[in-house]
Amino acid sequence: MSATQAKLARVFRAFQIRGDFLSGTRYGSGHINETYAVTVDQAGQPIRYLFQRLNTAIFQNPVGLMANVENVTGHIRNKLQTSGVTDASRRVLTLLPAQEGQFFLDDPELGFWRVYLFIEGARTYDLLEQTDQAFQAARSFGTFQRLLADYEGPRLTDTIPFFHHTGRRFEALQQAIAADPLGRAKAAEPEIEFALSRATLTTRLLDLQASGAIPERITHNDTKFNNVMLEDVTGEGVCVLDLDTVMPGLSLYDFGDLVRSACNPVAEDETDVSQVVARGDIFEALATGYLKGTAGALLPVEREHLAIAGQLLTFECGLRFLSDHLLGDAYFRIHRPGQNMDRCRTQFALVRSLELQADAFLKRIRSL
Ligand code: ADP
Ligand code: GN1
Ligand code: MG
Repeated sequence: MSATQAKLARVFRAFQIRGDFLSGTRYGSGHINETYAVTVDQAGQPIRYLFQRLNTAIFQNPVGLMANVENVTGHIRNKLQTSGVTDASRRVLTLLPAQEGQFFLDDPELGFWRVYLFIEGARTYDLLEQTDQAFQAARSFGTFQRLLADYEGPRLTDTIPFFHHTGRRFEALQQAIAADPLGRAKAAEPEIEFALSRATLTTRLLDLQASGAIPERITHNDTKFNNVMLEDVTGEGVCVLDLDTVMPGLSLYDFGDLVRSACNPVAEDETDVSQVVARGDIFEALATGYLKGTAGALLPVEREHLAIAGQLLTFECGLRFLSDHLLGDAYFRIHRPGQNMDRCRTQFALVRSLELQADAFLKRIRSL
């Protein structure tokens, strides 16, 4: 048995899972956590579970984070079940308890782990393949937010404080440029210039929030297209994943990150940025799905800012990739040198495309 299999077998034994450990494989393409599909033999039947090792360098209060996940999934499960939904265990994530009863394992050698039921018959996509998938994903994230609108449990922990505070992200980039510990700033001059010329964008939503024009809600905050599962057979959005950043935020952050991750026809780390463009039909499908999922909750001022939210969140993500590149790729996992720089370039190319089409996109929103 390899070291990884032996480690997964030990994690398996730490959780209340029946049956015999068979094997586990690395799974998904997230940038932060370590995810495995683990197969267990249950009386002759192979059953998969989703094992995840949390990145505790990034999530520094993993116990608080897990309390959020428990409270949020519990609230949603309750609502689904009382409204007559019969397949709630596919529509919301289900945590499994560890031997001591808590929903995680915190082990000095193995690390910090959690286990979910594996949702079968559905999958995530890194790249959108059809326009309807945009509608489905956005409706799912909108519904997720609607289901949490009456959440009255314990206040959710800010798992990463100021996560979408774009002003602070901008300052963090300025600090990274000044420090330039690896001498990478010179080669990144065009991107740095692009970033620094857009300082005013960073405060657009913060100002609206500060003035009270747009409300804080419980939001997902990481609504990347590959964080929602779509049914294999029908294509319907079935379950929202990656709940590590569910905390108070703005609806527009969730919509903006959908625009960022779904409107671009090429991969986040595409090296040929001439292929990057914000697709208007996808934008419209996202907006239609999001309005449907949130079911009338969005204020007119929020609707009016859906297009700018796409620009803002894409810009913010570009700032984060650029900072991480300058600081030595400590945050976003990379698989080749320069990958965070490539990711930054696609984000900034997408910002440019969104800027050019801002009026057209606003018209699309107003026509819905
Ligand atoms: P990360 O924080 O690293 O992005 P995610 O929670 O998004 O981790 O999980 C990574 C991938 O694992 C997802 O994109 C999805 O494909 C898959 N996945 C996550 N949870 C489940 C689940 N409960 N059932 C099936 N697949 C899942
Ligand atoms: C990370 O974990 P993952 O890969 O779904 C990041 C998001 C970024 C995204 C960019 C906790 O998401 O904020 O938008 O990468 N998550 C965290 O692809 O920082
Ligand atoms: Mg993810």
